[in-house]
Amino acid sequence: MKLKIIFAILSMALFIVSCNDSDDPVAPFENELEGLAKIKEMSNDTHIIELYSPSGTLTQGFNEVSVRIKNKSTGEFEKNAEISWLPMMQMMSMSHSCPKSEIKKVSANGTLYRGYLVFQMAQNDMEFWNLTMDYSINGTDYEAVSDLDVPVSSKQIVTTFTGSDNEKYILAYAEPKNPKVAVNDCVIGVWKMQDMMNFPVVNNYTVKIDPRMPSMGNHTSPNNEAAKQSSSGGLYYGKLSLTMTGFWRINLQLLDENGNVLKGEEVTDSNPESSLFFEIEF
Ligand SMILES: [Cu+2]
Repeated sequence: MKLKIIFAILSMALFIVSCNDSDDPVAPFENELEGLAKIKEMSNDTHIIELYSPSGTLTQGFNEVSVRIKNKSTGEFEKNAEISWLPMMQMMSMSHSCPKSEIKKVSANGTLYRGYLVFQMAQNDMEFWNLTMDYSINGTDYEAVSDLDVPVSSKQIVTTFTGSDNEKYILAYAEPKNPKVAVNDCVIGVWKMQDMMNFPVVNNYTVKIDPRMPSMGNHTSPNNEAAKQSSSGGLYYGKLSLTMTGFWRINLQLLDENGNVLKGEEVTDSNPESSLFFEIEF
């Protein structure tokens, strides 16, 4: 009798273990949408193109955008697409594009593609952004076009200006998305406005960072580090030290490869702020 009970318990335990076993191995890319929310769907005759971001929205400024392409006839997500994208702002008197990255596969076996778009302007009643996706799958070309909703950002997280070298630049705040009271890893993008369609990444510059709290005697914080590129064509990485929650004005200076200041001033007792800056509040 006792033996039977022990056996029953043992087999139950085995059953539970084996149940857990079969539940555990998650399909490797089942979670590729984790932390993402759908912005919208675009569609053409053959595909539904899903756009995702961490917040499920786009904003004026830096946007990391993820994409899936669903085949309408098979219901499967395309894994072998070569994608290029073109964001355009249709303004009253002209149209123009914005800084953007290439859009590439996140992982070889997954279905997600990712890149960034930097909207230097927000939409308004008369002017709006749209996105053209050109992609090819096994040698066949496809296209989809859709309007995008790009509302104005309440804080300055992107700025367009002319440097002392007479070149036009765009600077955008990418990270931290969720700032903490800590020394945050900070990511900034620097692009040149070559013309209305081309915004190449600027290489080998430096972005000096001086965060200040204007409401508290304009105090700064220790251990900030200027943002630099880790690779050509990439974003700029620095350290942003935030010693308390609240509103911070991140005063910036943009330096070229020779250390010449192209835009922005040092914050001193007599000069409370730089003309080049971002704003955050958390
Ligand atoms: Cu515009």
